[in-house]
Amino acid sequence: MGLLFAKLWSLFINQGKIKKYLFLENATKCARGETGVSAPSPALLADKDEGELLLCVTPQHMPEMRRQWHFRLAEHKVIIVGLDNAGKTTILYQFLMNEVVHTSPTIGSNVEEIVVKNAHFLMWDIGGQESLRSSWNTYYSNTEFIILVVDSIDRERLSVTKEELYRMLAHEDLRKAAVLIFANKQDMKGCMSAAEISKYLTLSSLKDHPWHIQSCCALTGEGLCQGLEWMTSRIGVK
Ligand SMILES: Nc1nc2c(ncn2[C@@H]2O[C@H](COP(=O)(O)OP(=O)(O)OP(=O)(O)O)[C@@H](O)[C@H]2O)c(=O)[nH]1
Ligand SMILES: [Mg+2]
Repeated sequence: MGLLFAKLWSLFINQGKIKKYLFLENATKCARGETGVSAPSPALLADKDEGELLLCVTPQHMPEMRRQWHFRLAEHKVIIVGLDNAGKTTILYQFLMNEVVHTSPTIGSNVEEIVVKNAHFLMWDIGGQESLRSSWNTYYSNTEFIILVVDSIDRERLSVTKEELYRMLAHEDLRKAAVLIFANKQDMKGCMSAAEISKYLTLSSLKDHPWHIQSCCALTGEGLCQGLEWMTSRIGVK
C-alpha cells in the first residue's frame, strides 16, 4: 500500500467520507458489480446509487487494511479550536513531542495522532484567524472531543470566543461532542483564571455537552496532562 494512498485513506476515514467497506475475497481487482468500475486494490470507489465512498480491498491487501481499519475504529477524533494566537498549535506539539515548537499562524490545519495510555486521538488543530473560522465546520463530522483553547490574557476577545463556542455547539455534527476548555497562558501576569473564564463563557449552563475546564501553560506543558486525562476518563481508559 503506497504511502500517499494510506495518507489519503486516513484523511477520508477521519472526515467520515468513507461510508462502506468492501472486502473482495476472490477478486484480483476491485470491481463494482453492474457498474463495471474496476480499479487496482486498494481502491476508493464512489457508489453512484447511494452517493457514498466505498473502500474496496482484494485479498492481497486485506491483512494490512484490516489492521488499519481496526486501528482506526479505535481512534477518537478531536478538533482543536479557538481564536488565532490562543496557543492551539503549541499545545498540539507539546502533546506530541513534549517540547515547545516555533509556530506561525496556521492556515488550514495540522493533524497528528496522539496516543495516551491505550487511547488513540486523531487531533486536528485548525487555524483560528477570523477569515478561517467559517470553514471550521468542514472538520466537524465524527468529532468526539472539541478542545477549545482560550488565551487567558486576551480579555477583549473572550466575547468572540464565546460566540464561536456557542455557534459550534449548535451545529448538528457536534451534537454529541464533549468539550475540553484550556485556559492557556497561565504564566502571563494579570491573566484570567479558569474560574473567571468559565463564568464568562457560562459553562455551567451547558447541559447537552460534557465539559471540563483546565488551566494550562503550553510553554511549560503544565496542565496539559490533566486535560488529556479528562478525555481518556470519558472514553473509559484508566
Ligand atoms: N506566554 C505564553 N505564550 C504562549 C503559550 N502558548 C502559546 N504561546 C505563544 O502564543 C503564540 C501563538 O501560539 P500558536 O500555538 O501559534 O497559536 P494558534 O492558536 O495555533 O494560532 P493560529 O494558528 O493563528 O490559530 C506563540 O508565540 C506561542 O509561543 C503560553 O502558555 N504562554
Ligand atoms: Mg496554529
